[in-house]
Amino acid sequence: MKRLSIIIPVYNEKKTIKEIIRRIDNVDTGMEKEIIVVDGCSTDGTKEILDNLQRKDIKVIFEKRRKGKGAAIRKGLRWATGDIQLIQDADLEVHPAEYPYLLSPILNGDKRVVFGSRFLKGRGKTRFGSYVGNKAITWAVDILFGANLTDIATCHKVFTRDAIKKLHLRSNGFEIEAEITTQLLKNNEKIYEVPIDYIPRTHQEGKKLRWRIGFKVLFAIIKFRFTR
Ligand SMILES: Nc1nc2c(ncn2[C@@H]2O[C@H](COP(=O)(O)OP(=O)(O)OP(=O)(O)O)[C@@H](O)[C@H]2O)c(=O)[nH]1
Ligand SMILES: [Mg+2]
Repeated sequence: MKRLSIIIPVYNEKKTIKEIIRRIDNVDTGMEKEIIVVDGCSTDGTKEILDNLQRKDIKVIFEKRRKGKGAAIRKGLRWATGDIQLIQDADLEVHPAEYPYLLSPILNGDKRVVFGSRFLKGRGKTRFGSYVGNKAITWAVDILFGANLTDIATCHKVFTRDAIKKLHLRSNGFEIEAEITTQLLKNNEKIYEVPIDYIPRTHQEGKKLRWRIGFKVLFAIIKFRFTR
């Protein structure tokens, strides 16, 4: 049986971490699942919840200090052994019920990389400002890398082990999403997009991304274009 690695970066998500794992457990992908949680030194009680998760199919990595989502994803990828590997945020913005749909182009076709796009069918429930920011960084990638993507910052990214292991990722922060996308494009990987549902949360509900980060990501994209 093939194995699916699910990498979950977590920082202060005590309200949703158990629910996201429950949702992952409930989805049948026809694959064995390996869950890798990387905790960035949570201070809200998430750590204690993770401490009590004694399961063979879940590996929990506790970082000594918070280094950012990118550092957590890179750490998770280092431990992942699955034939197919995907990233899942610990909030409830995107649903694990979409896995069969995201995996199908790889399992039943010849694709190696699938992104779940929040914007393939328009803006959906995304707030206008956030939509514009996401569009701007996606256009930057499309223009600078000759791509035709609609959502580079989606957290629902799925890869064959071969495609993801070839990357040399260095980002520590949210710019990891752009780094993954641009390195895949540089490696001539075809990124296949499927539409996904997205229920955005507010900063009160725990959202950590601020609009300023959009500029940081934009500069990162330009840097990724002109450096190796
Ligand atoms: N380990 C670790 N995880 C983090 C860190 N920052 C954010 N995360 C996790 O990364 C995931 C994404 O963070 P969010 O704040 O939801 O940001 P986002 O989903 O990329 O952005 P929006 O969808 O626009 O809210 C969540 O599961 C967070 O808990 C960090 O510094 N360390
Ligand atoms: Mg989120």
